[in-house]
Amino acid sequence: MRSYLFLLVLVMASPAAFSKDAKDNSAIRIITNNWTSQIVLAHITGKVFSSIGYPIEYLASTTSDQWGALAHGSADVQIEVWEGTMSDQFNRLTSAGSIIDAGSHTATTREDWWYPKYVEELCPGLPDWQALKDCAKIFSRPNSNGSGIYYAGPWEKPDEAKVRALDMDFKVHALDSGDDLWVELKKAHANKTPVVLFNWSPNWVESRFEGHFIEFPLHHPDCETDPSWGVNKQFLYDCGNPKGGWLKKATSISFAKDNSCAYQTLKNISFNNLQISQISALVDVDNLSYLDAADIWIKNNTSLWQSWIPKDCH
Ligand code: TMO
Repeated sequence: MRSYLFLLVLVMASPAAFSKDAKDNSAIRIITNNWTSQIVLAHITGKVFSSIGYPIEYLASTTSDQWGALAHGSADVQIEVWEGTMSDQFNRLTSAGSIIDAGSHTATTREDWWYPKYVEELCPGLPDWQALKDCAKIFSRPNSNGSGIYYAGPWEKPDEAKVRALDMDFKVHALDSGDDLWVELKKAHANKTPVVLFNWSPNWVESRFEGHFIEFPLHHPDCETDPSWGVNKQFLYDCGNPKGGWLKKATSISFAKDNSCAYQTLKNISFNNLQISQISALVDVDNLSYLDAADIWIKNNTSLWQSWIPKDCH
């Protein structure tokens, strides 16, 4: 009797459980951004979805444009949402019910101003932000009129506002991509020139360059909403980004509704800090293409990624 019941349940469950269920056969559109680990993880995710039969497309987007695309369902999956730079939009859209929070990776993250270790000898007191403020001049460049230069990527929260709120003599020089940041880092490192630039962890940089994040006043949510919070009573952003930040996955509403096997799989996908820094090193240190890095990872981690796929979906 028991086994009979069990069989019955299995049979009844199977039609729903086995359907690959993309309503039409339209491809899942996975967003790619402009830093290495995100692009490789996007391709790994695509390969995992393909292995269970879903057609895949990749959609290049900036992190600022991706939110509208996810909310309108013209893009489906974002595999790396970083707290330090993206929590405002992510929290707003998930609270509004416009996108889906597909859970966190086990990795914890940090994104902030960073310098290579030799800079400490030229600016005693680092990594404290007040030491950085006192030696702003040594970070100047030929056309910065004596002000320090901070090399920013295209993702941060308002750095001009941070510079103003902390009354630092720095100009923000925004670059277009991670690759452009590493050009500045390598150039400065070769001549032991003082440099401070945006960086994040996990990333390949920590496997190749010793260095530290600037310790700004500790992050607090009120720092971004209440001017009277913190060392500057008039302005927002007198603080650093979070230190033990989250790394999340996000989807469109329609993706989660129409692709249950892919959605359940995505919820199970989880990378840790070491995996992400090793994956980015495959490209940024070993010079593999994004696609080759994804292929190698897939080949070397079969049992791990297969464990992310629910049994009924194989
Ligand atoms: C979003 N990023 C990891 C580049 O800071």
